[in-house]
Amino acid sequence: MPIQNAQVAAMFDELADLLEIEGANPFRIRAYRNAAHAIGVLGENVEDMVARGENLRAIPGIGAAIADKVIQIVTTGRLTQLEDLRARYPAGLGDMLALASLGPKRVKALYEGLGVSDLDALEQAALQGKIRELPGFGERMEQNILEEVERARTASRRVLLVEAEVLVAPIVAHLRAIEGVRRVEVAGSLRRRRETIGDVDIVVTAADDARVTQGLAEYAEVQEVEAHGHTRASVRLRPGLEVDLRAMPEESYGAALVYFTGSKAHNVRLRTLAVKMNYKVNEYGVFHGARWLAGAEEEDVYRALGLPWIPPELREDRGEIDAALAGTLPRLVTVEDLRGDLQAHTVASDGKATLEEMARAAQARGYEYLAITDHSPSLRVAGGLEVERLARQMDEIDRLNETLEGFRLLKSSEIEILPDGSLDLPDDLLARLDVRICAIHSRLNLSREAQTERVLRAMDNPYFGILAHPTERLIGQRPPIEIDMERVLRGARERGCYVEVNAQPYRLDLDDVYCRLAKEIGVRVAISTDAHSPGELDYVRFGVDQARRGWLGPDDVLNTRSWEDLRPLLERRELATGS
Ligand code: DGT
Ligand code: CA
Ligand code: CA
Ligand code: ZN
Repeated sequence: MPIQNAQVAAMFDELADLLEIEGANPFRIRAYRNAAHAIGVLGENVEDMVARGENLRAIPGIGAAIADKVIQIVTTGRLTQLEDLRARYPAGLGDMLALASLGPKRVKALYEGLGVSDLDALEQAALQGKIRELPGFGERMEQNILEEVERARTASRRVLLVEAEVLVAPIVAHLRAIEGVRRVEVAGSLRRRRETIGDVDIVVTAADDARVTQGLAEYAEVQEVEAHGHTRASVRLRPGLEVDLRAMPEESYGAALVYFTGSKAHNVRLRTLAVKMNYKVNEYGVFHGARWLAGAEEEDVYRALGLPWIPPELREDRGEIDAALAGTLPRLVTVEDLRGDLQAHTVASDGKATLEEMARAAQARGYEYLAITDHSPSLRVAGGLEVERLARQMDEIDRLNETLEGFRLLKSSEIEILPDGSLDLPDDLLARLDVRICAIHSRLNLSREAQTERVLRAMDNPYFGILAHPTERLIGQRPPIEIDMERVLRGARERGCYVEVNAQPYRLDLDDVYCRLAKEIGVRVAISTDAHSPGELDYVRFGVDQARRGWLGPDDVLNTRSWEDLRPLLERRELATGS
């Protein structure tokens, strides 16, 4: 298994946490935190750097001692110092530290003050009202802790959508190849395109059900068969993901697909609707008394209930059934609607390909434009371009555009929003860019109020264009920053700014719920891949998934437009009138 930068960063963070609980020298702790941050935002894979024998001390924040530790992690997958510390403290403290409300100081206080050393004990203490009594905690914190414990329990077993997809594609192919198999469809959260997946649900129809369930049980990557009957099988794959398979009669295929696609809340609403019509609906079909009415196709099931077919991404009981009844379901954006990509990196900062390679790849996808958004100067760890290099890149883009037929590279930059809310490039240069992507990569821990103000102040700059990966979360690794997204979106709306749906599968930022909020507030989004290589342009579909889950249509998405139509939208009023 290759070591990812995020894993190395997480180990240094844990080391710093445990040292803080231990009461170690604050400078040492800070050094490990800086190292964690530097590696976390590093564009280059640190394992590759070690493999090439590069000097890690060239990375700001990495000295000789830490460089040795990085090499140890990358070559052995372990860090002995961390293992020693882990051995000295109860393992459950790590789970406590992972909660958003608890840093090392609070964990230490809970451990020393209440003897709490794991999530169960923490939950008990919270339920008994003991936590609010500790200095610096309070009732609100106690409530947050309870919610976070609950979330941690369910979240730890989920995998990213992209990971589930990679594991499931060959299984589907394997099942399709079994003799007598007619239909194979992935259902559940994977079909609804949720950002993380608890387990995989598959519905099949076949001439011989047992042959399919047997076929899954015998699949090479299966680690453990948990249940195996004639018409159903549950297996656990090697990476720990569970797969549930149901073989259904042909005439129930549609009903089963609706049922196992869910969500459960959506199903409950369908059942309520059916009951009102004096019908019954289950995984076998729609029934009136004992009479079977429909079930072979999903469309038939919905039609029997007086509804149009509802796209799986909307089946979350967020108003889709009322909208379906009223005939106001949105036409959702698709990958085919997109005409360009508004965030991509090249070798000039932390990308892997040249301008021309990225341009050719985007053009090959049928795009009309691609914005090149290498980092701005202050993000040195990710190869941020100083002003002269950016100016030179802009000249190179001009030259390349002359040679590209029916395609243009857009001049852009991923501009740092500095802690005081100013932008990391001078106005004269900002003025020369086609698109301006602005983002936060540092000081993620400001208070909600300060972080919100910082972003709104940045948006006051008439050159502010699109807020990239607005919450800075990394799914399963880093919680969203504290920020009042509703205020940010209203501020964006007032000023003529936009927000991004970053399609990197571990970001998906904005998420589906915020997409919906953006639409309600009237802020259009850019679905951008933030591609660091030509292959990553494909990630766009993960962004489209979340946009669809957020009810977005083609008009709600900036990059469904031609550059001609998009350009005036990106022009701020203040600049157009020269005020
Ligand atoms: P996951 O696996 O946690 O990512 O989420 P889902 O939605 O795939 O949930 P899962 O695997 O527990 O169940 C798959 C679908 O089966 C679910 O979306 C709806 C349906 N389902 C499961 N249990 C129930 C139930 O008790 N009642 C109803 N109406 N539907 C259920
Ligand atoms: Ca599932
Ligand atoms: Ca399941
Ligand atoms: Zn970024």
